[in-house]
Amino acid sequence: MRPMRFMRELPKVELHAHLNGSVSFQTIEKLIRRKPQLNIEHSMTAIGKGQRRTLDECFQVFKVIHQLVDSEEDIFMVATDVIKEFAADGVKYLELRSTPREETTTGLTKRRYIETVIKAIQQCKRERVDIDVRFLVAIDRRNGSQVAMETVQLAEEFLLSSDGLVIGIDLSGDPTVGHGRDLLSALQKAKDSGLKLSLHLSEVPSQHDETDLLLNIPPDRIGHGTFLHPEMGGSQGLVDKVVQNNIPLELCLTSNVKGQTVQCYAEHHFKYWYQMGHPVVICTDDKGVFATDLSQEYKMAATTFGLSHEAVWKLSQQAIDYIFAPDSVKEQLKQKWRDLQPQEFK
Ligand code: 6MZ
Repeated sequence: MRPMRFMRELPKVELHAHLNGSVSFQTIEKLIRRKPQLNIEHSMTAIGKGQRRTLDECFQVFKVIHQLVDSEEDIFMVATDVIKEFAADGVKYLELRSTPREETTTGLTKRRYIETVIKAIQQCKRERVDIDVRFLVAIDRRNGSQVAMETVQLAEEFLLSSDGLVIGIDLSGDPTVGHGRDLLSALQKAKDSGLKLSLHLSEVPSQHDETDLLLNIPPDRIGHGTFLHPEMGGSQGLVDKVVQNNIPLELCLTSNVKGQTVQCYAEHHFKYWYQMGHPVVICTDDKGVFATDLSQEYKMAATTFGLSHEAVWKLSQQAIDYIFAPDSVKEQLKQKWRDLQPQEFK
C-alpha cells in the first residue's frame, strides 16, 4: 500500500493539539468572512510548506487567530470543525487543549469558554462522528500564578461535572516568558485533585532548572522535551528522571522544524527517545498554523527514520497506553485497533 494511504487509514491517537492552533484554512476563511473589519489574511494565520518562523513569530500568529476567535459562536464552530477534521484524518481518540479566555466585547467568560468546547464535543458525539474527544484546560505560562490557580479551580469543577470530558491540565504558552516555579503550586494542586498533567518542558534551551523542578511533580506526559537530553544541552539527570518515571513524550516534528527549535527532521529528538525504547507519541501541536495533519506527521517520522509500516502501526497502537482517559476507554480503543489491524501484522 502506498505510504500516504497507509498513514491515512491508520487509526490514530492525537494527544497534543492546541485548539486555536489547529484551525484549518477553510475555517479561517469562514472566520475572516465573519470579521472583515480585522483585515486579516491567510498568510497571517499559517506557516506554509517550506516556510519557517522563529518561535516568537509563531506566538504572534496565535494572537492573530485569537482576534478571529473571540465569541462563543466562534469557539463552537472552531471546535466542531477541528474535531471533524481530526476524525476525517483517521484520529479515533483526541485530547484537545485550549486556554480559556474572557473577552469583554463579546461577553465571553472563561467558564463559558470551557462549556462551549464541551458543547462542541457533545454535538460531534450526537452526530456520531467516529472519534472520542477529551479536553485539557490549558494554563498560559505568561499569565502567572494567580491565573494558573484560578484555571486549576475551574478545571477541578469541570472534572467533576463534565462526565469525563475534562480530564487534565496543559501547561503551555511562550516558553521564554515566565518561570515554572511560579506555577508549581497550581500544578501540584491539579495533580492532587485527580487532574492529569501534560506540561510543555524544555521546548527551548536553557530551561534546565525549571524542567528539573517540574519533573519532580511528576507530570503524566511531557510536551516536546526538545532540550532534555545531553546532546541538546539538557542533562543525563533530566533524562533519568523522565525514564525512571516512565513519562511519555508528545513529539511534534513539523512544529519544531517550522518553529526552528529543531534544525531539520533528521535531527529531531524523536530518534533519541524512540531508539531508547522510551514512550513517545507523534502529535501535530498546531495543525492549522503549521499546515499539517497527523497522517503527514506519521509519514514524516516513517520516511525520516526508516520506520516500516508495522513499526508505524505499533507506534499508533502504543499511544493508547498514554491517553488520560480511564482504562475502560483504553480497552475500547485497543479493541478498535485489533479490528482494524491489517492481517500481515497479526
Ligand atoms: C507552547 C503553544 C505552542 O490555547 O488558544 N501553544 N505553547 N509551545 C507551542 N509550540 C509551537 N503552540 C500553541 O491555542 C493557542 C495557544 O496554545 C499555546 C499558546 O499558549 C497559544 O496561545 P489555544 O486554543
